[in-house]
Amino acid sequence: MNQPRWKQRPEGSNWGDFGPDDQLGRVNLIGPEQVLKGVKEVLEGVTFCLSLPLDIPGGKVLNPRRSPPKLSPTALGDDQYINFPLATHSPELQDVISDDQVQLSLQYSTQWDSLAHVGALFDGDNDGQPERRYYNGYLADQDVLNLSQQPHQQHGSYAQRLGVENMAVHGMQGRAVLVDLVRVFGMGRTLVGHAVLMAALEQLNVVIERGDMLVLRTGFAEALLDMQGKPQPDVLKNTGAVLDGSDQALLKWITESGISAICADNYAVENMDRELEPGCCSKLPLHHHCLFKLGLPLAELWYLKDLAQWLHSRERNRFLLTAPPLRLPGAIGSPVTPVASV
Ligand code: UVW
Repeated sequence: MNQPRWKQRPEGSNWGDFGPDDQLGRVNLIGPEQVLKGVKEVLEGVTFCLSLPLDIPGGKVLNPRRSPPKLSPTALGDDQYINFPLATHSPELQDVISDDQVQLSLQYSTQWDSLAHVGALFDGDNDGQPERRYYNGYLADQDVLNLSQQPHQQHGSYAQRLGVENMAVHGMQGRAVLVDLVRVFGMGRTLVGHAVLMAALEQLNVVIERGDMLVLRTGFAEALLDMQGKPQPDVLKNTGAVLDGSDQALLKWITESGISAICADNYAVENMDRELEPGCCSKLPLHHHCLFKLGLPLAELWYLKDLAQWLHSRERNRFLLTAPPLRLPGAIGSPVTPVASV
């Protein structure tokens, strides 16, 4: 399609700016120049894994829809392939085979949100009837399928457009900038709007440029890890900074800064506990702004403590980030094992 899917686009959105069929949004700003800038940050050849173990948080405390991963053997007939001796069927064989599968909520732990994760009711046709749309005007039912449209529900994929595989094919590698909010605010819950974020950037001597991936350490994931699979909701609700998605100045800064992604170590990046203001039309205003309006992917529950401490010890805050999601066609979110190289 060479025509936009809309007659009017949401105010403050960039729909169409990367082309009518674009499925990458602000990830388009991560090109060769960003990779080379990232590579320049690799000075000592040290790497950090930025993933939690994927069975953390544990239980369903953070989001009751999302279950911890369940591993099981692959099976053929009555044979279950864990420590399975092939001699069972061919006595001369000495091979022993283990082979498994997993049932996994794709956004249970360290993850990326694809651009198909959060859309909105929006009248893109300008006919007075809002439709369910996603970034760049992609439509529910047509581009993100409904359950009833799945021919094989067990094996179907939902996002015919904007699925997480687009980010995997891109590679999600480039320069990232760490903002260590724990160093500024400690481990408690702090609401971070524009003024607070700007003060933190200044205090931490952080400079952010177009195309950079913004990485926020709040302390939440490390607190979760310390809870060893038994998350304590009362403690967690007062742990770690959250972005204030209702702060228009913050949203404007995200638009104007040219950042290509926001990756945080907390759940949801933004404040999920706020009272809805009268007339407010989004429970997730930061998701709405980033995923729906700008095509700017969000990442959650990353583990950043070790990297943050190492960078601090060198008075640094930039690094090469390599964080492709799974190349799982049509998936809406994905676990990720991000690697920081410094
Ligand atoms: C929600 O559904 C709240 O999603 P996320 O994990 O992106 O915050």
